Amino acid sequence: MQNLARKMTTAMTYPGAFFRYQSKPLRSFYHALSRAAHVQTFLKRCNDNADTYSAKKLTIEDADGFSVFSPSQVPDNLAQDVVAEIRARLQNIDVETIRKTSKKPYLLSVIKGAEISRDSAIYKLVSHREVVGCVARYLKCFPILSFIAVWYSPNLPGQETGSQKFHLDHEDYRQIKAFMFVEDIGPNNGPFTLIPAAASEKIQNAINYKMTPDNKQIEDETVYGIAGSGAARPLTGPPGTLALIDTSRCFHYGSREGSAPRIMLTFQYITPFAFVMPWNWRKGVYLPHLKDKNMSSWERKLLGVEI
Ligand SMILES: O=C(O)CCC(=O)C(=O)O
Ligand SMILES: [Fe+2]
Repeated sequence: MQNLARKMTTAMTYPGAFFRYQSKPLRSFYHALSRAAHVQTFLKRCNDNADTYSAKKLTIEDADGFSVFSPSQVPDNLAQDVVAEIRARLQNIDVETIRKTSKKPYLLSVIKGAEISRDSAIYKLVSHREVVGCVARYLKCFPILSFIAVWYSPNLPGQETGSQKFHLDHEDYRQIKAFMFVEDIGPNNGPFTLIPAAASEKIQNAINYKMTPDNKQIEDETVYGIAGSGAARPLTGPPGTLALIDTSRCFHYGSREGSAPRIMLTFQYITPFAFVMPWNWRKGVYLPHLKDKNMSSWERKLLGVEI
């Protein structure tokens, strides 16, 4: 009885938690319902606001669901600054010790969001008007920054599991996960590999894809059988390369076996309508240490303090 009461409370607080496991039409329904029900949020964040949409150098095409930018396209020399900052910090980190105790030894968080401060180049990048503006235009909504980490993939041999197999991410109906490469990433560094959104949609429809634990990961043969053998795009490039990807629309995997490790900064933008958000989304708390009483309205929105 208590169990049922607890389940009902969760269902009412987080109705999205139920919908995240459903087929695409039902996930789409929840997304539309949530947008329509949160009128104030919709009007404040999803309106074509000149401030949000002014910088247009970086773009993501809807049919692709991803974009890759060279270090020189990243604004304000931030590609160089972020790479230098992360390399300096990695000098004091013992990756092997982290790997031995990690639950996900093929994908290690070697620097966590809580260790990244407001005065870092990383924060300048993740809160940059051009980057956030590009994400907002793609999502048709001013996003919330939900995650920052530096990932280290050892790319050691072993059975492929979890995010080493093709899947979509469940957090939102649409989201943007961003990566900045810290070292060169080539075909042998277990590159993040994706299927563009249009071809991914074909796969979702053909197999009625659902993100229940048993169905979330799908086989390479299934993907290539539907999208064609040349459909995959491994994301490779020099340090400072910035990739923005809708991992809820583009099937992807990464950190497969390779001859050398892969290091990238990762950060994520979701909407207030995400499956992982409580219905009263302002109760969702992400990256609380980045909040500051002198924040601009832009940052307040980005960190979910202001509607
Ligand atoms: O290791 C990788 O590149 C895969 C990571 C992944 O699935 C994700 O970031 O959503
Ligand atoms: Fe993923």
